[in-house]
Parts: sequence; C-alpha cells; structure tokens
Amino acid sequence: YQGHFSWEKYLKETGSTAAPAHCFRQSGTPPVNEFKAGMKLEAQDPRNTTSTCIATVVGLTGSRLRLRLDGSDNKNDFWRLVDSSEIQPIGNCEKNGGMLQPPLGFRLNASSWPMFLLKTLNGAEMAPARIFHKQEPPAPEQNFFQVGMKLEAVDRKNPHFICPATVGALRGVEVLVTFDGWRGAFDYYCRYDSRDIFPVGWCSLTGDNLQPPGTKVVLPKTSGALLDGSVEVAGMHPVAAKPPGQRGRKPGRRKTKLPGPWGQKG
Ligand code: MLZ
Repeated sequence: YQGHFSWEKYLKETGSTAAPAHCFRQSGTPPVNEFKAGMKLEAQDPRNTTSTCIATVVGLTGSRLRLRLDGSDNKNDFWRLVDSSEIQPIGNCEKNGGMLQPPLGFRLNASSWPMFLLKTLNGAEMAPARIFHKQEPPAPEQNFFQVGMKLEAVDRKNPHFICPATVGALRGVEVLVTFDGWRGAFDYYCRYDSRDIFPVGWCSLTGDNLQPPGTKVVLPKTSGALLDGSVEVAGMHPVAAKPPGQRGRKPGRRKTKLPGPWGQKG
C-alpha cells in the first residue's frame, strides 16, 4: 500500500530526478524474502557489533526482517535486508570458531547464558541456509550521488519507515539524506554505500510501505512571499504563511496536522 503517494507525480511537481540505480548498494531486483515469523538465525548485535547473537524474526516487511535478539527486550528491535551480511544461518558462528554471545542488556544473570542458549535453540525453527543470500551486492566504486536527487531511505529514528528523501549535500564518501517535508528533523549523513538507502520505486517492488512526504514546510532563504500572503514552496502548492512568531518553529508534534497533498500517517 503506497498511500496516495505517486513518485511519478511528485517528481514532476517538484521538478526533480531520481538518483539512478548505479548510485546504490542494492540489488537491481530486490532480494526475495522467504523468511517466516518465528524463525531463528544469527545476527550481529547492533549495539555491540563484535558479538554474534541469536535473533528471532518477529516481522517481515518487503525485503527486510524485523529482528529481536533472544534474551533481549522488545524495545530494541532492528531491521535487516534479507541479503545483509549481518545475518547468518544458525551454526555459522561456531563453524568459524566463534562463540554465540548474550545480547547487550541480557535480561538474566550472565552465568545463566549457556543454559538460556540451549533452551532458546531447543526445538526452535531455524531459518534454513538456502533462504539466505550468498552475498551482499557490491558497493558502487565511488559516490555517484548528486545534490537534489530523490531516493527512498530508512528513517533511522523510526526504522520501520522508508520515506521519500532528497540528497541534501555530499561530503566525500558521505551523503546527507534529507526527508521531504520534515524540516530536517530526521536527516542524517550516511556512506554512499549504506544499505539504508534505496532507488525510487524500491518499496513498490518489495511491497514495503513507502511513507508519504511530511507536510512541514521549509521556508525559502530569500523570501518567497506572494502578494496574497502565501508562500510558494519549490513549485508545489502555495502554503499559507505563518504569523512571524511561528516562523522557524522547531519540528515537533502539532495537534492539528496540515493537510498534505499526498496523505500522511503517524
Ligand atoms: N508520526 C511520527 C513519525 C514521523 C516519521 C518521519 N519520517 C521522516 C512523528 O510525527 O514524529
């Protein structure tokens, strides 16, 4: 479900272009997701990346898995692409001479980890090796992004969301991901080969739910005020100008949201 958002219309209305596929470290066709909720696998602990832990698939969204580390709480779920190198079949760690570790913030006493591990794996449904993808796609040889290009990106503050975004700046191997319609509140720098950024159209291919852009307006630096007191925003519908006191208001929750031309959630 894509809400009422259409990239085709939006690109036209904003006079912008999509970042071409060769900019991204993503496979041309999104990787097939054959995982099922409840399956267990090995994953790097995102809060302690040198540890390999047991994780359970607690949800599926497009080509991504929502994972929860066994022995952790339900407040630290994380999302991984099915072709991520950070997930492996159970047995892989030991095969490579490693030892499975308790997650950071293990609920029980550290001394109970060996028994916990036995119990959590006993009778568990282990994700079969054949549904893992052999390799992560290769990184493009350099940063091919250009400022102004559109893309789809994981909102790192709400990582279940993938949202329309624009390249805001370039800094060597890094790209500033700016989220359309959110006044910078969710923006971040990432490497050009990050697995959190996708070409336009990715979500419609995977069936992931692409969020519509926000409706928070960035006022242009040089006044774009029109005669009727409204402000023209980057070729989109004029939005009513705010009284001076409210300009540049910090992003945050507003009780009544501005109606957006593309619909919105959350
Ligand atoms: N509804 C929530 C989430 C916003 C998500 C923005 N993503 C770029 C909020 O308004 O904070």
